[in-house]
Amino acid sequence: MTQTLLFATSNADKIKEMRGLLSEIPYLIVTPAEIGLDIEVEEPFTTFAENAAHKASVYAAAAHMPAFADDSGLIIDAMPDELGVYSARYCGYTTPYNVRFQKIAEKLAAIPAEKRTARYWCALAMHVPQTGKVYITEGSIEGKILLEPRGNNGFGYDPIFYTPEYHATMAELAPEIKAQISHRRIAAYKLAEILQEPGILG
Ligand code: ITT
Repeated sequence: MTQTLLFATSNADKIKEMRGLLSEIPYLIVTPAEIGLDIEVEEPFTTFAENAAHKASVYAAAAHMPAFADDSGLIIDAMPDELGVYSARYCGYTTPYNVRFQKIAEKLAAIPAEKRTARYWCALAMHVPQTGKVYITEGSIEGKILLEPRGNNGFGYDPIFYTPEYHATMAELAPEIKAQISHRRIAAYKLAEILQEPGILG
């Protein structure tokens, strides 16, 4: 019998990316909307891992099934107290990304291009109610911040996140390439490995 795993998120872009990344695992991945679950979960912690574990646990308890959550964000070295775990709410949850890009560009304008270093970070946490265990995996990718957005693919901060290796922003890369190199890909593949262990879901 195929076991079901809840992806505890309300972010449609994450769902799209994660379904592709975990397409090989022998589990049925469902979303809160698909099982009629509509809850809001606070993200009160200062680390991605703690926030992801909290989201996974709250959803797993509400749905009575194993759940995993993604807490991710953009860390800009020259703006250490902004974005990071607060990336989704930077300038306000509903503020259009173009406005956020302008704000970031203003803050980084006086900083030389080579010092506009940044990384995307992704923590995934899976909570298994049957065993009470929580598994955490993480991934990151290094890049630089551009003052002008470029590209239409991806989501969130992708138009200003430049990957020197590919000479392109994440939003200029084809989705298949982002899926090979991203922070989310690294964390998802580590989670997929854990899920290969027999009896992991209790
Ligand atoms: P859930 O908590 O429901 O999963 P959320 O969007 O609130 O959805 P987070 O708190 O983890 O999720 O915030 C992640 C934010 O970080 C996301 O909204 C983007 O602004 C940014 N982010 C994360 N991964 C990204 C990616 O691959 N590309 C662009 N931006 C990304």
